[in-house]
Amino acid sequence: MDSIEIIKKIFIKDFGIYLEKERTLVISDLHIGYEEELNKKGILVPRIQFNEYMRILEKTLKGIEVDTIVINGDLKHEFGTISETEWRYVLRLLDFLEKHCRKIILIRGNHDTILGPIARKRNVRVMDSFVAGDVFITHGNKILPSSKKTIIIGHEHPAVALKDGARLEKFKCFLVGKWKNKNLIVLPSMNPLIEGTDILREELLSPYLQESNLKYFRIYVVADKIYDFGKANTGIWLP
Ligand SMILES: [Mn+2]
Repeated sequence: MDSIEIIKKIFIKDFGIYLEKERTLVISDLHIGYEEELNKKGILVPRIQFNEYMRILEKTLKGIEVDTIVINGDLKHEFGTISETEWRYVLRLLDFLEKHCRKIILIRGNHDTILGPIARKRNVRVMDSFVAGDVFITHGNKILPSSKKTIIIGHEHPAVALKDGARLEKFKCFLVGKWKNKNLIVLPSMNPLIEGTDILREELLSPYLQESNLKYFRIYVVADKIYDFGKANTGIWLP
């Protein structure tokens, strides 16, 4: 994977958005504990998820100057309680990130009902939104007022399906377009087990996207590298 400039001084870097001027990295929807939840339901998935995050993040953080890391919501998966695995992994992740920046911001997602105890154990701030320069960062499950020019959300877990012979394969993607008169950037989920919502075929979750015209959004697929697939209303995306 690599990086690509999508708006002036704003880059996609692997699964994150890097704001060069503000030296801020935004990642989203890690859903730590998701594999545990699947295991409980009797769905067997290998517990490789956590090492996968660390491997990707290590690579993402290489070669960029980062003061602030923003985790844009749904750090953990399960509603309500914090399981032992989640505790362990969340703290390990925060310890790792702390070594690479000066400040960690946890944005509250709809799954993050009790981040307080985690935040108190480590030196992180829990907020509903965060402003970096002219960029407003919020999870995206509800619309929050902001006068900033660019908005970054997660929550949606955007993906697109590409036809490979007879089968459709889903790829995670970033979306870059307009909500009202503002730039809207949608981050994919970092969790390797979450494929995401096929934004062109499935119902959209975020009110920001429900109020946008998806046809004019640019799609950047995340695979072995970042692929600019152009706008949703062009070429291969037409049904
Ligand atoms: Mn969410």
